[in-house]
Amino acid sequence: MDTRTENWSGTAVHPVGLIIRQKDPNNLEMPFDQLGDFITPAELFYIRSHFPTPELDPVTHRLSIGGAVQRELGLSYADIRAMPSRTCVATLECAGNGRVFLVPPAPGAQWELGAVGNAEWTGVPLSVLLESAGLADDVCEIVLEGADRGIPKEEPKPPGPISYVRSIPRTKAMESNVLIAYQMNGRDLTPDHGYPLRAIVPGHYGMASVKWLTNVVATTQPFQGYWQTSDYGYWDDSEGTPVRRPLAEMKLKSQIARPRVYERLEPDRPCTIFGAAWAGDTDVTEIWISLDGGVSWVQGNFLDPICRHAWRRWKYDWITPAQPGRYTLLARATGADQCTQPDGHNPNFGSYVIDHPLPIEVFVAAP
Ligand SMILES: Nc1nc2c(c(=O)[nH]1)N[C@H]1C(S)=C(S)[C@@H](COP(=O)(O)O)O[C@H]1N2
Ligand SMILES: [Mo]
Repeated sequence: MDTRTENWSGTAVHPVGLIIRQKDPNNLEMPFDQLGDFITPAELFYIRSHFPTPELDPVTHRLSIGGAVQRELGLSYADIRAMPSRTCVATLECAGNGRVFLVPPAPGAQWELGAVGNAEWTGVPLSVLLESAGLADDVCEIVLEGADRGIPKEEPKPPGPISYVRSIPRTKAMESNVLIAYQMNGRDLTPDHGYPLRAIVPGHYGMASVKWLTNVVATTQPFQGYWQTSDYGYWDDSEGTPVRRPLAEMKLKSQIARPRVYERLEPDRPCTIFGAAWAGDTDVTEIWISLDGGVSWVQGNFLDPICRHAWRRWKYDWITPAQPGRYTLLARATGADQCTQPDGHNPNFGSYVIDHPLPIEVFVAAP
């Protein structure tokens, strides 16, 4: 399905557009029923920003690599563009995607299904820069800082304005597909997606892929900043004691794109159920669909091959029931490690990690 058209400036635009969850700063989601190609067009890719989009000049923009390194580096945007590049496809999902499905309602942006997308990212592997800077032996994390600043909305608020900063473990930072990216789907990043430079951390929830990247700092202690502890954290269990940990890998998840919630379908007619499934640190190997609210399950077919960190679209050719009524559709993925999606939301994740099968209710009724 290609619904793109050319606008007056000759740039491909998607006529469908995004749904506003918050106007300022920009928080917009894709209408997930518009899922089409394997690659999500940039115009349809969700935008999740905590602070207003900074205006950065690529001529003066610099990226510094410092902290516990042998040689500090200061690179211009042009320096980075001149280095050998790498391209990879990765699905980014906001950790709060699907929050609107939580009962009782959870605070935060009321994302439906569209705070997820799959794009092709081009840039320089972070590992190349870290190798040329020379990491000290005892470095455990790499801290990524963006140019955007402000006061967060969620309590407890820090005493003054802060920037957006997240860390990733050293071993993750050294993976060859973790990029300092400057292109999305073969075009320069748009301002909302992090122009001129952003991190792409495939397999982690979107919060790790820091936009408007300015500083990379190697640390010998786990980073304890606001976005690592207060926000984007969860309660883990350490021998009976709840301990706070930062969110990291995306959980295995699948979503139904079509039919839509409360769509009316004609009885005894072919209807293709269509969606996508993804995972953080495993491959999605099976997709199961329920047409009766989870009582029984049938297997669907994948439209895309396995490609680590990229979603797989899937479909199931359904014949709608002859019996009119309300039907609840569910999708549940299985991973290569034999794990599957949980029955319900784990409250230890608070308003994040909504990875259980999300009910899509449809009506079968004669025209
Ligand atoms: N500098 C900066 N980077 C950021 C954010 C932000 O607010 N500031 N939001 C993060 C979150 S929560 C997500 S889900 C992704 C979203 O990336 P996108 O807006 O390109 O879809 O960016 C991440 N990187
Ligand atoms: Mo996010």
